[in-house]
Amino acid sequence: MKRKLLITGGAGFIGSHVVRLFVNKYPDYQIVNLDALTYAGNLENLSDVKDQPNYIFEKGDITDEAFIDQLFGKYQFDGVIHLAAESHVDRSIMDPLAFIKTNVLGTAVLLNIARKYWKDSYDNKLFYHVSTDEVYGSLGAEGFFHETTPYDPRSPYSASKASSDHFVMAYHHTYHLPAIISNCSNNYGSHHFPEKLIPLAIHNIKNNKPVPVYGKGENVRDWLYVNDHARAIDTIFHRGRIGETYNIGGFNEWKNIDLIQLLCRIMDKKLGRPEGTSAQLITFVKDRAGHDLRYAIDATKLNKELGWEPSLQFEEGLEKTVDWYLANEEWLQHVTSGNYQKYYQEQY
Ligand code: NAD
Ligand code: TDX
Repeated sequence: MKRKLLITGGAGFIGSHVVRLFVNKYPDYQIVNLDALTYAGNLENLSDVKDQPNYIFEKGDITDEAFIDQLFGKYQFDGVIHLAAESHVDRSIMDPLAFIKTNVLGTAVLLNIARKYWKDSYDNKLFYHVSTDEVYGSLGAEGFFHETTPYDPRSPYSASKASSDHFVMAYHHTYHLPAIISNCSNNYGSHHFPEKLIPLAIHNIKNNKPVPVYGKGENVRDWLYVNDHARAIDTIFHRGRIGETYNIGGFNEWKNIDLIQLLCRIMDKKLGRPEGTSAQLITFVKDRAGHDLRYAIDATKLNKELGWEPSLQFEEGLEKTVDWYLANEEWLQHVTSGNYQKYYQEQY
């Protein structure tokens, strides 16, 4: 079936990988990437697909109701993959309202306009909402987040994502809007903005700057290669059951300090530095306020129902990621100039 797809946030980290996968894999689909190009959105992320005939870029804000209405009128979408969001926990601590606006109001605007255009027939329509494992809160040493785990968001970011998830399911239950949500663990890979732990550490190690580790580095995250997240979204978009939630994760838990030490070893090797050089840059800094201790996703449902599994081991993915950053100095220079410096001063 030919599809007319709206992908929001396609100029960001995960969105650009999703757009690339869909544009290359589905030449019959018309793919419209809607992005406001905030500090996190960067069309350089899509330079390899920008001239494909099935790809269109539209600059706009998901909170702008008139604009979203006009966009649905223009393209008559039958599917939405919604990734646009404010995504960084530390920024949500500095400025929660920006997160409420984009993540809650923006999602509600998209739902409302999708419903308006689709209400005569929901056949072959789908609103796919991309969310996070952070909505489930924080785990102790044991256990996993399951699809049935009660929501317990604890940062302004996760509260805004939890709220957006609730609106998606409210539209499904109240108006029968065909919707699916996936909740994924921490992603890593190319084109990741260097405010997040892994690309920030790569950037700082390369420039011989301190690598800030919050608290004692004992917090645990479950890391998944971004291309595997994009593959999961493709699988769920085409074969997932309407009204369901799917957890996505790599069964790949790392304490922050162990991850950073592994990254330091890879960087020493790639930069031809004596082993132990990069690790000297590790600097323990003030902990994040309300820092969730541990996230761990149980992705069994996605594996059993739809056969998806991660394709890469962590160390291999991390090496590929480091290779990309070392080969893309210009990209890093562009995104770390200007406002990034101001943010960095305020945060560290
Ligand atoms: P990102 O910050 O790299 O990209 C977000 C994109 O959304 C940017 O291109 C930005 O310009 C755009 N955007 C922001 N506000 C907008 C608005 N008002 N209107 C239109 N576009 C807007 O984020 P990411 O890490 O790629 O995350 C994408 C999605 O996946 C988010 O919904 C996030 O919550 C979710 N998610 C991320 C992770 C992760 O590890 N990064 C894990 C699970 C889920
Ligand atoms: O400088 C740092 N030092 C540090 O110790 C930064 C930026 C982070 N950290 C810690 C905090 C976390 O325990 O590293 C861990 C990872 O931090 P982030 O990369 O900021 O990711 P996290 O807060 O876990 O959230 C990410 O995963 C879930 C994404 O940013 C979210 O968008 C996604 O939903």
